[in-house]
Amino acid sequence: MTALRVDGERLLRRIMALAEVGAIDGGGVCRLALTDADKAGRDLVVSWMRELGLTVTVDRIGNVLGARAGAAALPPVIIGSHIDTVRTGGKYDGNYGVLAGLEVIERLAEAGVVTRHPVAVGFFTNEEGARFAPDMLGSAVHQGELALDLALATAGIDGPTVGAELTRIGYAGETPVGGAVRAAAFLELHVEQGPVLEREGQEIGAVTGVQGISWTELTLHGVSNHAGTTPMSMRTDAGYVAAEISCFVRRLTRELGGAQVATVGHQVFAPNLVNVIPNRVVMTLDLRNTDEQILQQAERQTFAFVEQIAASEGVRVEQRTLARFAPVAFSPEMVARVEAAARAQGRSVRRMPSGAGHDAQMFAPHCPTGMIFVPSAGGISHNVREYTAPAQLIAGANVLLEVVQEVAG
Ligand code: HGY
Ligand code: MN
Ligand code: MN
Repeated sequence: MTALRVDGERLLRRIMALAEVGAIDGGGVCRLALTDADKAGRDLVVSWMRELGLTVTVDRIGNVLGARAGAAALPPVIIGSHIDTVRTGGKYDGNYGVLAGLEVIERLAEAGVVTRHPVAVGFFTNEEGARFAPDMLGSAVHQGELALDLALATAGIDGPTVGAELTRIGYAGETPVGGAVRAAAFLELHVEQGPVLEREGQEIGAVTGVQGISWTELTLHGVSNHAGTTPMSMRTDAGYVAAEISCFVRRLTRELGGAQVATVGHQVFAPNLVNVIPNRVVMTLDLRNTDEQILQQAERQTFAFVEQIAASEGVRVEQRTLARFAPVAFSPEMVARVEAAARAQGRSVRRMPSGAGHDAQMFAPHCPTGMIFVPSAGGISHNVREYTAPAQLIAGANVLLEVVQEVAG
């Protein structure tokens, strides 16, 4: 039997068509979770699922699965990712994996291949976590890692709750969550979003796992005062404390070295005026490490510093955890399958951890889970300039097709 290959043109056409939805200057996409743009993207992908005759289900947290029947009534092999984006997103983060999953199913159907297990393609709600924290919210609820009612009650950075927005865009589904659907296996194809594959000239990444993620929101309360008349010894400057914290976490990454990363991506001053000492700053800390023990050490050192520097300035601190996921390892059997499929197709491949969070990490504790990476030009992502060449996108989809056929039987 000649090895099946995806229809690359069709895959690329769908990627470009979906990228038109919520398109922003510079070739990027803005489809924050559960916004009208996200709804439009969802509607388009669901229309493609229906065109293929897939059985489409929408669950209580708005995850959407399109399933093709298998020869036996067995648990499905799920190919999943997300189609929500950050505010300055690229065409490929998440979208590529969902559309490659759709292409794999269409290719199997065209070729008349009947797999033993049903094969489903899905997109999960609010993977990015940019509007609602935590990230991977939909897949976490789907697999019982996060309680449904807590997720539905979560307010976004702009106010409305997940539940209200799901109802507003018509994706408050009925299908149960919380582990009601256990997959036979979960596969996710994704752009690397980092520089490793390109730098090493590798075509495929056999992803070994996802690093631990720690997101914290700090609200620093100072005293607003006159920028000109207030002596430095009499200031309670929330802005100064925020600046010290940003510099501390950067220094900490140098001290810890290794995989430790730290990002202050969000910082809002009040009253945010040139001549008023800030009385309030809301800021976020994103700390990540492949090693759970070192990540906990980074958290301990950071929170101790926050307490010390705030006390020295008389600033009161409120601290709220937005997301906390321990590192996850994918099943060695699936990593080996990805590696072997890439090699069988003549692709160079290397094993590597994922720096970014992914829906796959929510499935990994519950079923054999694997991820496939393709290179990101310049290692750029969460940026409108995100790019992966068509040949690389097609190569990744063909590896996915091979692994799905093996796992689905
Ligand atoms: O933050 C992340 O790693 C992912 O993009 N949600
Ligand atoms: Mn992603
Ligand atoms: Mn992302």
